This record gives sequence, C-alpha cells and structure tokens, in this order.
Amino acid sequence: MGKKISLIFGCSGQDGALLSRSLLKQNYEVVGTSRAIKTNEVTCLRNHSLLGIDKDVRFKNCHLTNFKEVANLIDKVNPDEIYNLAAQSSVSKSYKNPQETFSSIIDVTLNILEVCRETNYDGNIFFAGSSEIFGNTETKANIKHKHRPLSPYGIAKETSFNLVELYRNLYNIKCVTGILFNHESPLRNKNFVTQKIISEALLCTNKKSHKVSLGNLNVQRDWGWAEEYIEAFQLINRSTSKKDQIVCTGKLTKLERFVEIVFDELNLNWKDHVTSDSEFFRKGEIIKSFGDPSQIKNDLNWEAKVNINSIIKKLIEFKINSL
Ligand code: NDP
Ligand code: GDR
Repeated sequence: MGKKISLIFGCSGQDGALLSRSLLKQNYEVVGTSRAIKTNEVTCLRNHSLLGIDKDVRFKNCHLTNFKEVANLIDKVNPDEIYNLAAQSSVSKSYKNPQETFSSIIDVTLNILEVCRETNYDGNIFFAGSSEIFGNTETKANIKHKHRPLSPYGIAKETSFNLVELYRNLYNIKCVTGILFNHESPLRNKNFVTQKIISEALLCTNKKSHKVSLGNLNVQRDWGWAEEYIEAFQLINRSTSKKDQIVCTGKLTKLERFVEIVFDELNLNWKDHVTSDSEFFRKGEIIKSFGDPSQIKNDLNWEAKVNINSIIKKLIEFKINSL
C-alpha cells in the first residue's frame, strides 16, 4: 500500500509548517499550498526551511479563491485527508483589509466544501476556526458559548464555522472545525504580540534606553504551544465522531504579566522599557478570551501540557540561539 496523502491549504504559515513536520514523521506524503510558490515543486519557504523539511513537502501554487484551481488540485492530489489553515490571520489587519480577510477565509472555505460536495469526497476535512468567534468570554468558552465576534476576522471565522456545520449536516461531508485559541511558536512573525515582545525585549538587553510600544496591556489570553495544538488538529480530523472541538489550555494570562515574565527572564525591569500606546489599541478589542478544554480531553484525550512560563522560556531560548 502507498503512503497516505495529506493536503494542507495554507501550508506555509506557523501551523502548516509544524503540521507538515508531524505528518512527515508519521510517514504521510504532504502536499501544501502557498501563494509564494511561483512554479510547481519549487520549495523556498522560510518556516519549512527553519524546520529542515523544505525539500520534503510537495508545494503547489493554487489560487484558493478560484474554484477551478481548488477542484483541479484536490482531483490531482486525491488526498486521504485535508487541512484548511489558509487565512489572512491577523485580527488587527482585518480592520484595515476586511475584503481580503473575508475572501481568504469565507471564499476558500466555501470552495473546498463545494468541491468536496460535487465530487462526493470521502476523506476527512479539518478547518482552522478561531476563538475570535466568541468575542469576550466571562467564563471559559465551551462549544455552546454565545458567539459575538468583534472584528472582520472574527465574523469571517464565524461564517466559515457555520458553513462547515451546514455542509456536515446537509451533505454528510466529513468536515469539522477546531476552534483554536492563541497558540505560539518561534515561527510566529512580529505581527503577533508574543514575538514582538520577545524581539523588542532582547533589544533592551543591548540598549538600556530602548523603548517598547505595545497596545492594551490589560487584555487576557489563553496562550498555548503550537506544537501541541497541531497534534489536536489531527485527532479532531481523524475522529469518527465528527464533532467541532475547542482547542485551548483553559488558563488566562494578562498581557502585562506576559511582558513581566519575559523581562524577568532577561533580568530587566519591564517598567523601564514598556509603554502602552493608543496606536496599538484595537477598535473592537477582546479583553478576556479563554476556553474550556474539558470536551476535547473527554472525547479525544488531548490536553495542553506546556504552561505559559515554559512557552516564554522556549520562545526566548529559540530567539537567542537564532541571533
Ligand atoms: P499564518 O498566518 O502563519 O498562516 C496562514 C496561511 O494562510 C499561510 O500559509 C498563508 O499562505 C495563507 N494565507 C494568508 N493570506 C491568504 C490569502 N489572502 N489567501 C489565501 N491564503 C492566505 O497562520 P497560523 O499558521 O498561525 O494559523 C493557521 C490557521 O489557524 C489560520 O486559519 C488562523 O486564522 C487559524 N488560527 C490560528 C491561531 C493561532 O494562534 N496561530 C488561533 C486561531 C486560529 P501564503 O501566504 O504562503 O499563501
Ligand atoms: P490575536 O493575536 O489578535 O489574539 O490573534 P495578537 O498576538 O495579535 O494579539 C494578542 C493580544 O495582544 C494585544 N496587543 C497587541 N497585539 C499586537 N499584535 N501588537 C501589539 O503591539 C499589541 N499590544 C497589545 C492585542 O490587542 C490582543 O488582544 C491571534 C491570531 O493567531 C488569530 O489568527 C487567531 O484567531 C487568534 O489569535 C485566536
């Protein structure tokens, strides 16, 4: 029997690279899309290079908003399973560019689902959803928590979530959404706050007068370790129960505390360097966002093990080693 094939839409990002590595270790053949690929089979993607797997994934250029291209790719690759990770994934950019955000999430989701419906695709399909659909969470969000997205990105993910549920119920397509809370790794770029803080804090170790401008330090998030989360993606996708799942740690950390731990690790006092600047405040800010990890623990025996202090230590260690 030949190798099993996984097709990853949006393969070049943080999760796509980590998922590729995990699948390759399990002897899957991995085919991935990226808009950065100009010709087929050219592999020049930063995250995969960093993980040393850039030659092992078959990259394809595919305009995911083009139905025919998605249909041709799925037909050609004939995957055993599909992961859709493609998105303009920055919440703050989504206020400035709602059109791209919507098409990268809603049109792409609909194209994949429609191709699968038309072709009676029988494999499993995982969609990367987001905790942003909940908006503020006063209590840990479980699958029944009310949805109140506060950004174009959150609304797009909400629509994608609804489409996946609709196609599963109407057409028996084996599709599920993983509702993902923030998960971090050294592969994140500086658009996201964790990498921004660590890069800037390291600059402070060399230049004592260096100042770091952040937005609202009172926000609280449920931060997890991406390497663990991509294992959950696979369990959710391969589970026969076809249930949407929340992927989270269940633990809240205030951004100010995150900053304090980073600066403490570097023997610096954060108050000497960090300012809260209205430039980085968001219009529809979610102040508190955390999830309930009990369903995924019960159903799939998955739980997050890496805590916030370890996440910060690992991120700093990687950054120092790469400098
Ligand atoms: P990244 O931003 O690192 O990667 C996103 C991927 O989507 C890239 O491979 C990129 O490919 C592709 N992409 C970006 N813009 C577009 C576009 N306009 N059209 C088509 N493809 C596009 O995200 P992550 O790996 O961090 O996240 C993976 C998924 O999980 C995303 O859908 C994200 O929204 C979701 N998610 C992530 C969380 C996190 O904490 N990381 C939490 C909740 C949800 P390329 O530019 O090469 O074409
Ligand atoms: P988020 O991640 O918007 O939660 O989206 P991000 O790291 O950008 O923000 C986390 C929180 O920090 C606050 N913040 C700042 N954020 C950035 N980027 N830069 C700053 O200077 C800054 N100062 C404060 C933000 O306002 C926010 O509250 C991530 C992405 O991976 C999404 O794709 C995903 O859906 C959600 O997580 C869950």
